[in-house]
Amino acid sequence: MSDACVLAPAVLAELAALAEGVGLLRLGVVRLDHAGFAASAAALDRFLEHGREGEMTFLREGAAARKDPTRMLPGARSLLVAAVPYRGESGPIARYARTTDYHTVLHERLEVLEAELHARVPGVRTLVCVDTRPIFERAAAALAGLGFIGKHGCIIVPGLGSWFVLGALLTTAQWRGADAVGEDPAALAKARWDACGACTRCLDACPTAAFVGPGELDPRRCISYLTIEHRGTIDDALADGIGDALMGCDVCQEVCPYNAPRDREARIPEAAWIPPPPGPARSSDPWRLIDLGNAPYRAWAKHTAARRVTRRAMQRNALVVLGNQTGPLTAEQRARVERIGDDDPPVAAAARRLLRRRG
Ligand code: B12
Ligand code: SF4
Ligand code: SF4
Repeated sequence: MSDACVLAPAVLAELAALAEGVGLLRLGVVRLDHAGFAASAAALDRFLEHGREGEMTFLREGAAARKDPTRMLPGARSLLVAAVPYRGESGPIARYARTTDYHTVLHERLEVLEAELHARVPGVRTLVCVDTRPIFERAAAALAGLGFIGKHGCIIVPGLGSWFVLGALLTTAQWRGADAVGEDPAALAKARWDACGACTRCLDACPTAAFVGPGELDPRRCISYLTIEHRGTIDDALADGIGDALMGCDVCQEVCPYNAPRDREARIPEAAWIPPPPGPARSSDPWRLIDLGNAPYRAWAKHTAARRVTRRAMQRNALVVLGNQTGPLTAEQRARVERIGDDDPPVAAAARRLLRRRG
């Protein structure tokens, strides 16, 4: 490795200041050979052993690269990680999904950081990572000193809470500074839910009892998975817990005391927020979503993370939500549901459930 490919603390400080200006907050760095990643790899193995990935086959397929990022970027040695905040009120569509698609926003911001890194570290090679690449993002954020992993599994930055997404830059630069989090057991324990203390609010509040233990989720029971990643029929027992959620779920973060401080928004520079998507406000009325055609659905989901949810899955979700409401359907509503037909089994099952309960 050439000496040029070194990331020195002074350069990181410069980059962190620049990053803050483009809305990449709390930039930190972690060595890929940090001992803390061993716990992540073990957690992933346990997760896969239990088949918790469900339909998220990318987690199994990407496991080897996650454990060894040099498979994606030969010579990779460090990860730069930053947080990008989002805001909004609680609603049937999770907050992050009501903003402009974070993948696009983070990609653009990380490309700016990438160019600044290249200008300061000649010869460095990099790879922008926003979900689409298999990276231990939460572990990296905790080990790079951004915050800690809460019992709900999300990263919490004291003072900012957990309403942000993470973006990373995989680099071949060797970090020459001190580790933000030490490798000894006491330091590693602090990277997890140490600062949660005796609190278990998130674990207790989960509507579908998706937590197996602190920081350990079974996504197959998680509303976020069921409404976004899962394409099949939603079991009746889980459908009840979905309540009014059309896409994603914020419950475990809503109840967290680290998200309570009202002055949080004032601490965040205006330009850092992920902006709302362009175009008119998206309706979250389930009746509008049960029989939208392809083109109107594409227009509805455009520019947001809802693009990840197929039209059929959203139709299913909307029918589940309507099935969770009370009161009999009007004749017109009933006719609309009956017209849906049964060519898509998960949609048909959700329609039958709705008619059974409110028909
Ligand atoms: C697949 C996925 C999901 C799945 C499965 C989630 C899960 N918990 O596994 C589903 C669809 C359910 C989901 C839901 C959500 N997700 Co998601 N999801 C991911 C994704 C792509 C991979 C997560 C993963 O690897 N899961 C596998 C399990 C084994 O990993 P894990 O739960 O993260 O656990 C790790 C740590 O516990 C760690 N660990 C264990 N022991 C120890 C010990 C030490 C010392 C250390 C340091 C680490 C460590 O190792 C594990 C493996 O990395 C990440 C992006 C990414 N590339 O990482 C986003 C990501 C985790 N999701 C994110 C978000 C925002 C959400 C939702 C809030 C969205 C919503 N509103 O609906 C919910 C939150 C649900 C929850 N409580 O976790 C953000 C989290 C941001 C944050 N502040 O932490 C991420 C990082 C995306 C991003 N780019 O910002 N998600
Ligand atoms: S996102 Fe919702 S369903 Fe998933 S673990 Fe959190 S509270 Fe439970
Ligand atoms: S709700 Fe309580 S236990 Fe859960 S992450 Fe927040 S502080 Fe930790």
